[in-house]
Amino acid sequence: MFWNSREEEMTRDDIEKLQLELLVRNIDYAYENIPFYRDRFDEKGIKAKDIKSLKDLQNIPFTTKDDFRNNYPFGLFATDMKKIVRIHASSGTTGKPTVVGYTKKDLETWSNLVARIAVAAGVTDNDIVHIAFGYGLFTGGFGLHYGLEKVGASVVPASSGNTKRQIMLMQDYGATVLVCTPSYALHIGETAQKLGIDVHKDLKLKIGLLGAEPWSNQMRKKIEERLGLKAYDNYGLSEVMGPGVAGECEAQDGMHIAEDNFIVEIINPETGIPVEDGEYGELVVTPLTKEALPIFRYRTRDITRIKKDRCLCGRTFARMDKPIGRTDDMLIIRGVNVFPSQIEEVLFSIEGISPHYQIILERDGALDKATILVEANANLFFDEMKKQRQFMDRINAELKSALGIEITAKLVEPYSIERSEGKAKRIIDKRKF
Ligand code: DLL
Repeated sequence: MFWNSREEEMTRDDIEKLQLELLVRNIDYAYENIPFYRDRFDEKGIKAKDIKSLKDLQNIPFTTKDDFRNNYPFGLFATDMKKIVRIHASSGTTGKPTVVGYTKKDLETWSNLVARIAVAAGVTDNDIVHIAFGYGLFTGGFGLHYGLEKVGASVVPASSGNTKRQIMLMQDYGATVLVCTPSYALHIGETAQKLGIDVHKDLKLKIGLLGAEPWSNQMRKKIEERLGLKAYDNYGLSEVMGPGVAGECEAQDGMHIAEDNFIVEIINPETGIPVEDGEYGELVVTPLTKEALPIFRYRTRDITRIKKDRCLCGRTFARMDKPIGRTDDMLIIRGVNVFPSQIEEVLFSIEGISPHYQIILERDGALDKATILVEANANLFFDEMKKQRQFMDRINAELKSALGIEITAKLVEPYSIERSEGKAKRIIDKRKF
């Protein structure tokens, strides 16, 4: 099903023509309205009239989170505050949050793009949608909310927290779609199980519209088993809009990127140079239709790759793979680069482990040391030492064979790892710098 097939089936030529036209327009618009970009463009001699092809985008410098911080809070806005009708912010772990603003037109664009990804995952106006994303400065709650109302679904704005109550509401209102982070979906499933709820009989969930954090396909399987639904991934980030940038269709072969609203590039994160088609690297996004915040070449720090071959669903927009992680979450253990999602893929494929883990980073002399805390399933031989040791040896051997490095896994009591109601905290960094 398509939200708007005229847009979603554009030819590659038409997509690129539209992107170039919007890019040129945006360069003029930003020059006129944002002093930060005027100075940047003057410094580099960038003029809209010199942009003749999409390749010329590469002459424009990247925009980074630091640029947002240095212009905190509203310095990158292209419109005066009178036209801004909504503000969101991304918390981040350090420093000031990144502040983003939306005009009425931006909110309209945003809800259309979210409607598009929801419909691609099979949501219709017959669905009852339970949104368990936090409503607040985070773009997840409100972003999904307006898009799903646009689809015509019955939206339940439950927000996050109080998991037992969430389950009661889903049961009583007959929710067919669950919207939240993958880690919270898993926690909801686990809590339902503890409450003795039969997800197939007592709940009516069909679709999980999950995103906002990296998650492996192994985790997808666990969520599907626990909640009795089909889980779809969607991606976005507040700096370029929020959710709605990309989402999976029913073919589930990557997330279709809204290329009529964003230009995406994949670069080598060290050199900044675009990689060959289809290779992994850092995703860089240029929004094309934002009125309040028309930024250029935003470095997302997310590592993924892009496919442009035709998808079974008929949509022509390129697809991005599930991001394997963020450059800032990459662990370097004895010289080998590892992302938490690679560790997750191994752990979740082992029978007997509950799908919750945490990585503790410590300094061992000059080297980084990682210990992975894993939970055994509640029914697993917790009192038999010998079996426990064999089990841990197996986990460590599987990690070594998949990742090529020795990482120590440590078994912890069932339910002892903190459950997340939003984005999961996978890494506890105890290193002192
Ligand atoms: O997380 C927007 C969002 C809300 C997307 C709801 C999907 C659903 P931020 O809080 O600014 O925005 O965080 C953006 O989250 O750069 C990625 O690192 C990560 N991220 C978002 N979606 C995915 C995903 C929202 N599907 C940051 N897979 C991004 C992996 C994701 N990582």
